[in-house]
Amino acid sequence: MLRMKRRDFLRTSSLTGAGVIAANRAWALNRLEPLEDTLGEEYPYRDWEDLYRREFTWDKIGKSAHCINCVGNCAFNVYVKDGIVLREEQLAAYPQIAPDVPDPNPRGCQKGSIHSAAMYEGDRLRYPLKRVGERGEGKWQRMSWEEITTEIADKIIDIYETYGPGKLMTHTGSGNLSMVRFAAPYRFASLVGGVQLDIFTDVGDLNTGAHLAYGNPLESFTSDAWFDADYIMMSLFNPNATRIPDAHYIWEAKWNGARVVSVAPDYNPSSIHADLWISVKPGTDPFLAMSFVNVIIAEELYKPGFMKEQTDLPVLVRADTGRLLREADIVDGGSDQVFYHWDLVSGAAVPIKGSMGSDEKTIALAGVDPALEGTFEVGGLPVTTVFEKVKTEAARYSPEDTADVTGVAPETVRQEARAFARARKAILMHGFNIGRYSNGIYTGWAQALMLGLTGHGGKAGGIDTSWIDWNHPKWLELALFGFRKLPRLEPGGMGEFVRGHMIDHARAHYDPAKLKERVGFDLDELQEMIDESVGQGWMPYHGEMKGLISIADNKFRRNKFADKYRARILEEVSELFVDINVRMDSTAQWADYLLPAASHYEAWDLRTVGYHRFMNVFSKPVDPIGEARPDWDIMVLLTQKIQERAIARSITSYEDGAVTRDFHTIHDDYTMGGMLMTDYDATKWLVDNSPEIGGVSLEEGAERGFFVMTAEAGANQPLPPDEPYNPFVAQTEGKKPYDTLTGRITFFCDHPTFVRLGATVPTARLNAGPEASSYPLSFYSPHTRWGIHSNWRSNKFMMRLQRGEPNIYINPRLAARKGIADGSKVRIFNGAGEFFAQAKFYPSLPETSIMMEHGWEPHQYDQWKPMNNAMATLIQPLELAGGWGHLGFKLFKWNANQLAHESGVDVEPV
Ligand SMILES: Nc1nc2c(c(=O)[nH]1)N[C@H]1C(S)=C(S)[C@@H](COP(=O)(O)OP(=O)(O)OC[C@H]3O[C@@H](n4cnc5c(=O)[nH]c(N)nc54)[C@H](O)[C@@H]3O)O[C@H]1N2
Ligand SMILES: Nc1nc2c(c(=O)[nH]1)N[C@H]1C(S)=C(S)[C@@H](COP(=O)(O)OP(=O)(O)OC[C@H]3O[C@@H](n4cnc5c(=O)[nH]c(N)nc54)[C@H](O)[C@@H]3O)O[C@H]1N2
Ligand code: SF4
Ligand SMILES: [Mo]
Repeated sequence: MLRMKRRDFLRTSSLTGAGVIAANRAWALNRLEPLEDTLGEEYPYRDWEDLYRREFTWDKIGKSAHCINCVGNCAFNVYVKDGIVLREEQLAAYPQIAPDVPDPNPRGCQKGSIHSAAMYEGDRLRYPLKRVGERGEGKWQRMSWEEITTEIADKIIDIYETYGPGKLMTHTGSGNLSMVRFAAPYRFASLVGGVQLDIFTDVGDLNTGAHLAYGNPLESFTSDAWFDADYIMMSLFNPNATRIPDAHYIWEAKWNGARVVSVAPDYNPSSIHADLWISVKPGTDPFLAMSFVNVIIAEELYKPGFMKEQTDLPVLVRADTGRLLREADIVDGGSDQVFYHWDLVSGAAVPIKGSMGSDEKTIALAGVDPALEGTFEVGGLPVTTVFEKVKTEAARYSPEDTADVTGVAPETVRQEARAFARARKAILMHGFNIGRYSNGIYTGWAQALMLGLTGHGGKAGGIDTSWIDWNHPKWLELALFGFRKLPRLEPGGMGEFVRGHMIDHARAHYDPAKLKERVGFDLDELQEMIDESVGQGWMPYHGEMKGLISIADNKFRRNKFADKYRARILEEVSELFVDINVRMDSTAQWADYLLPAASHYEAWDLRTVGYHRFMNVFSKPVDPIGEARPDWDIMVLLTQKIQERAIARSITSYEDGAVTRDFHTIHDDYTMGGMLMTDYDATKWLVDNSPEIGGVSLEEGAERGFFVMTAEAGANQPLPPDEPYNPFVAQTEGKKPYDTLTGRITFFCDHPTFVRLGATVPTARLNAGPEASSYPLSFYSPHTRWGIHSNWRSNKFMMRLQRGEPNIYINPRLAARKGIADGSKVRIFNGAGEFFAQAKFYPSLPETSIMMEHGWEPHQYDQWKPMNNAMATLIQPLELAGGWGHLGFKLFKWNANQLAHESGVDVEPV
């Protein structure tokens, strides 16, 4: 063989292949003649090629995106033949909005591109199912839609009859982020008064530091607005894996001259392309941010003009009480939402405009020159400025003082602080990961201070929170009756923590004294602050439930202390557990009733969640598989049965606090008197009535695949048609007040919880970390490139790109110390629980950390023990603050996150 020519070898080996295929036929190998010219005239049989040609034929091309929680929002062509989806391809037809801004094409990722295979896999739910064995036993019986929804309707009514309103949770998770799919269960929950947790905090994605500073964590950049930045710092963010269709704007900005810095403990897939990787120790970002603040102040790199107008830094603070100087302090009957500047022009205190208590809705200074520094006397009271307080605090965090904690060299901090401060447009990008650290609020707040000091706001930069809250008034009407009727909303992280009795499990993991030393409170104090928050009405909590309707939510995979949490919830929802899902996920497995939903390509819908200006259209390229139905239609049927059964059982309505829950008209109310009977009706209603779509018809949109949203889509300010969207331009250019207590970017908070925890100005705290327990390794779980959470995790194409089973990442030196080989099985454990996984060597991880991508389904693990078994958690009490200006329960904007990275673990070979 060695003496054969390469060409001869290839010919022989392909013959061998043909021989294997032909072996069980009556052919003899010697009848196959080698061909010299496979494309030539004499080639005898070419009909087989038609198979491949026909692969590229189809009956129709539909349009779709993916409705799950990936923030990509990419339009796809969906190729259909004989009612089956053959494949999908990126549409790549978005217009370039301006000649000097790169276009957004092509959008997509490998997950979206294999859904045509995944949608027909064995875990798809095809029929309505009722449990016949014990919960979780896996024994099911098929039922008709009529029967199953009638049975569920009766059980819902039973719960109301026996226990009254407020005992049914109808929670929609984050698997449903398209407009109609998302509106359906919210509309249902609004009508029945079901409990709905805030999904942002339920999953741990809320950027509470951004809300604290700016009064709106969802006012951010379209990704194309990254392109003209000249300084980008990514913290807790890995866009190359988790913002696949948008990441190119970062690297194009780099090409365009931007300096790109990645702050991460591991050399992650985005760090490798950055100009600088700052390898911070896990959980120490607030110290790093405060060291930047320290340098900016010490080297006077700040911009007084911006500070005076846009921030509360010149607002007066009482030197005696340490509280903001309020009108009520110096004027009888004065407001507690009116504050003061010390005006250098008149040499006197003047009330500021634009605060929540001010009648003037502007922050324009109009002749006032507020002092940033100094001490003064107002009405006999000694006062100083917020900036003075900030300076005192920042002085404690010099780069030299913080270097031990962060592991970052002082010179690196000084160099970057200067480059950042001098940049024209600086963007501090936060991954959603910021919300999953107990000190994420400190990181966000301190980074906002870096920006506030250096004048990076509006078109000159800001925080990128990966989400824009577009203005969709008709969608709010559909989902929440324009806020006239609401579900029983509840803070996500806090709701899960309390209902899941997680504090008991936390006690088994944390050492109280060490915890207090790290985060500033122990678990008893945390309980006290939770009770205070609920007692004061700062955060709502609705108590024990009797029934649960769970929609597009994989709660038993997602929640921490996983197995204990599941046992607790199943015990609580003793009367009813319905799961509405496209797949037999780890939550569906435990339900009493399973209602199969139509997935991405099987229903009409629209989507804008993401950060571009395009509203993608789902044109229902194929019918739902099996007997699955669109989420909207499932709720249509369920309300129909509730109405029928209520009337048959002579029930009209339930008084529920200030509102009435009308069960005898619930179907008519849900469908707007029979107008919105299908997913198509609801989609069309949105398109026909939404100003931000600009009068284009659904037919045109479905043909094109997307709508380009008009100026009305901007919630804070109009969306410019030919420019990227930058946040808070209405404030920087139009002098509109921020939605904060003082009307300005906020760096002082005298809420009692902030006072109690010593956090009245931006400062630094540690997270719990391994040091708060007796388990030595830090443990964090970023998001995977090969799935969107649990979606597509078991798809064969995705599995082939990785190790094919749950794996942890471990530094080879740590592995060597522990006697662990690459590819071997290990046990990860702590005071919360344990799980088993394959070890994958990963030299770019600190030796003191274990990393594992989140999202594997529990049933993919040995003994079905999931990673979240070994995730201990707590909540951040600052995020429970209320009754203080912009702090108070606000859906998707302010309440406490569920935290993911507060555990210590240990690892051993198995
Ligand atoms: N492919 C894919 N894309 C997704 C998702 C998915 O599951 N798969 N999920 C979507 C959703 S809902 C979310 S929330 C996002 C999540 O995606 P991201 O917002 O990017 O957040 P993570 O992946 O959790 O973590 C990002 C990085 O944080 C770094 N990190 C960890 N600890 C620290 C720390 O202490 N300090 C610093 N500075 N960095 C740290 C790690 O390098 C990690 O890679 O992704 C979205 N996009
Ligand atoms: N340890 C750890 N835990 C984490 C995280 C972490 O980083 N570490 N990250 C957290 C974060 S940021 C997030 S966002 C969560 C996400 O975690 P989950 O809330 O578990 O999210 P998914 O896996 O997307 O689950 C959504 C479910 O919706 C279903 N679904 C999809 N499409 C449809 C549809 O059209 N209709 C219906 N009815 N159902 C549908 C899918 O089957 C899927 O199982 O996990 C959180 N948990
Ligand atoms: S899964 Fe998300 S990022 Fe991937 S193609 Fe679909 S919409 Fe785009
Ligand atoms: Mo998330």
